[in-house]
Amino acid sequence: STIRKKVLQALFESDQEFLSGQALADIAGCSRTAIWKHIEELRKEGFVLEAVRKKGYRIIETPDSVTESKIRLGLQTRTLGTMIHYEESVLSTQRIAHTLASDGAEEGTLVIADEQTAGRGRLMREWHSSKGTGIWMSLILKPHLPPQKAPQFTLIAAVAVVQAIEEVTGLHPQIKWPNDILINGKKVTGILTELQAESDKINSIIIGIGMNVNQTKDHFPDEIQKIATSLSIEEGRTLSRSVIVQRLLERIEALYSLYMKEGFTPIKLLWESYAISIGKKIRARTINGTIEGRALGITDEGVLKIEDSGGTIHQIYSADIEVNV
Ligand code: BTX
Repeated sequence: STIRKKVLQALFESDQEFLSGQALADIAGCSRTAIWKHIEELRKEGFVLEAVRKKGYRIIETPDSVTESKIRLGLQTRTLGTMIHYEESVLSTQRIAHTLASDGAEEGTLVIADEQTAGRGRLMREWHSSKGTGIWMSLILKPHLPPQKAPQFTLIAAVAVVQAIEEVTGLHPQIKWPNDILINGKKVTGILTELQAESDKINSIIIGIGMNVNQTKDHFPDEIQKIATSLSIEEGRTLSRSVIVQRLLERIEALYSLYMKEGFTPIKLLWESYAISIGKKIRARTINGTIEGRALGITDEGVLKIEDSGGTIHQIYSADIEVNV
């Protein structure tokens, strides 16, 4: 709520100084009883607030949560995240975003959860999303574009993820076409782009991003322990998830606006500079069979080009890639 936002902002700006209930009420334009209720709500979210009689309140500690208040505080975007829909536990943020999008959610609406119990990757594969450890989010965009452009948004999101991770950590992730972000060869983030569209125009693009942040090895089930990693495992410290969400939304907004102004070329160049597979021998498993060859790059549509040993160039729209075969 806007009151909550004003209360938090004021408490943060006053830093170590106490702010009285009356002062907060004046700033937020509400009653002292309302302030008291908001303070209680913030405590439930994990903020540690000290209250001293005749002095007022101050913030001692902020939680590593991804609640609306936590993300909003310090978020520097214009449209992304104007609406933030947070839930503690959901089946999948992607499903909620689909429903909101059909109901007319505005561009930039963010759905985020502390835990997913039925998170999904491509082809309905499971996406492991343990409680309180990662960023499980779905972002709704509404570009005025034909549906064929939608796959480019996976690449926009991938570049944004790499840049956000580089901004917040000392790590240098790489992109494996089309939707995996790897660190030291292990998957740290997966991206799932879905669409609500008519034959000639996109209604909504729903970008699902699953980022492993504070997991230890034990958080991952056996079957993915060898292929998965988290930022914390790689960086050796725990990180603030809300700060990463903020940087990520800012990066997506900047790249999205660059893309709408100048088209896919600048995105493509950035993407290729982070890509792991370009120039390498790869194997691509598609639903129509397997193709082996050298990855040449991506087209202006974001389609992967592979040259096989006979010199034929294949365009791959969707596949799982193995590098260095
Ligand atoms: P994908 O199909 O490319 O990858 C899925 C595969 O990744 C799984 O089969 C498994 O091998 C592996 N995997 C599962 N969980 C993890 C994990 N936590 N870390 C690393 N590897 C894992 C990738 O699909 C797209 C994932 C998008 C997830 C987001 S989370 C928010 C939104 N909601 C939702 O249900 N999905 C998206």
